[in-house]
Amino acid sequence: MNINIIGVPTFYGCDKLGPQLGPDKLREKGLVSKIKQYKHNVFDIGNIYVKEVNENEKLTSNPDMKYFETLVEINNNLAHVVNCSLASNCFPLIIGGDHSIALGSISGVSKFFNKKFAIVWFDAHGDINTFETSESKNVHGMPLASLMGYGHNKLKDLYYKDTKVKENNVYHIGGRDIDFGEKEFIKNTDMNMYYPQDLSKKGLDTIINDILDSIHSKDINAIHISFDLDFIDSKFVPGTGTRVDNGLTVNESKYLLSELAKSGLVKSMDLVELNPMLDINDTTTDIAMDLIDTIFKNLK
Ligand code: Z70
Ligand code: MN
Ligand code: MN
Ligand code: MN
Repeated sequence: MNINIIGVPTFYGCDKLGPQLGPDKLREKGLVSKIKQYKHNVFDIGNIYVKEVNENEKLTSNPDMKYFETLVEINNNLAHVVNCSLASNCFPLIIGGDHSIALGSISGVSKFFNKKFAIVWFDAHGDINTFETSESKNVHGMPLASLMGYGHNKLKDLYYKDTKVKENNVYHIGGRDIDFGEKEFIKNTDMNMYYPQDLSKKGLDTIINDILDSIHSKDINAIHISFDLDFIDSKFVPGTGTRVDNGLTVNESKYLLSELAKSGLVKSMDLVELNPMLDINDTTTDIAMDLIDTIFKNLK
C-alpha cells in the first residue's frame, strides 16, 4: 500500500506546550523505516505550516476558543492535503499535534468518501464539547462535535459546507473523563459509546466484533481511526497532556487496532496528543511507534 505521513506540529488546541514536537520526534525514532518494513511505499510529505501566534493573543480572534482563526487555517490546509492523499490512492497517516487536528483530517476524509465512512475514536475524553459547553476553551475538546455538525459555523463548515459524519457512524471507545455538557449531549445522540466498563464486562473481542458487524451492515466504504494516546491508562503514558486512570493497557489497545486493520476497511488514521516534553525515557513515543507498527503490520 502507499502511505503518506502528514505531520501537524501544533499545540494550539490544547494550550499546553509539547505536542508540536510529536511529528518530528516520531520521524527521529524511525517512523518511515518502521512502516517500510511491511513492504509499504512510504511518502513522507512533511508538516503542515503552523503560524506563530503570541500567547497573549490566543483569545483575540474568538473569546470562546483559543487560537481559533489559526486552528481554522491549519485544519483547512490539512483537510485538503488529506483529501489529495486519498485521491492519489494513498493512506494518510496524520501525526499530531493535539486532537484539534482531527477536525481537518476527517473533513478531508469525509469529502473523499462522500460521508460514507465510519470513525473509530479512541479517547479518555468525549471531544464533543462546543464553544458553548467547553469549560477550557480548548479546541481539542471539540473536534468530534464539530464533525457531527455542532458548534461554531466555521468549525462545522470547515473545508466544505456540511456535516462531515453521521452521528450513528461514530464509534467512541474508552470515554471516562466526560464533561457535564458532553454528558447532556450523549443523552440525545445517536453516536455509539463504548465505556471502559463495557469493555471489561463484555470483553474486547465482543466489542470489536459488534463494531465491525455494525459497520458492515451499513453502506460504508472506509474506517478512519482517530487515536488519542490518553485512551491508554495513565500509568503507561507519561508523555501525553491529560492522563486519565481506568484506561486500557498497551496490549489491549494493540489488539483493538489489529482487529480493525485486518477488516480491510481502515483507509486513514490520526495519532495525536504525544507530548515529548512530558515523556519519560521516550516511553510514550515508543508506545506510539508500537501502535503504528500494529496498524501497518495488519493492514489489508
Ligand atoms: C476537556 C475539554 C481533552 C484531550 C483533553 C478535555 C478534552 N473535555 N482532550 N485531552 N485529548 O477541555 O474540553
Ligand atoms: Mn482527544
Ligand atoms: Mn483525550
Ligand atoms: Mn474534565
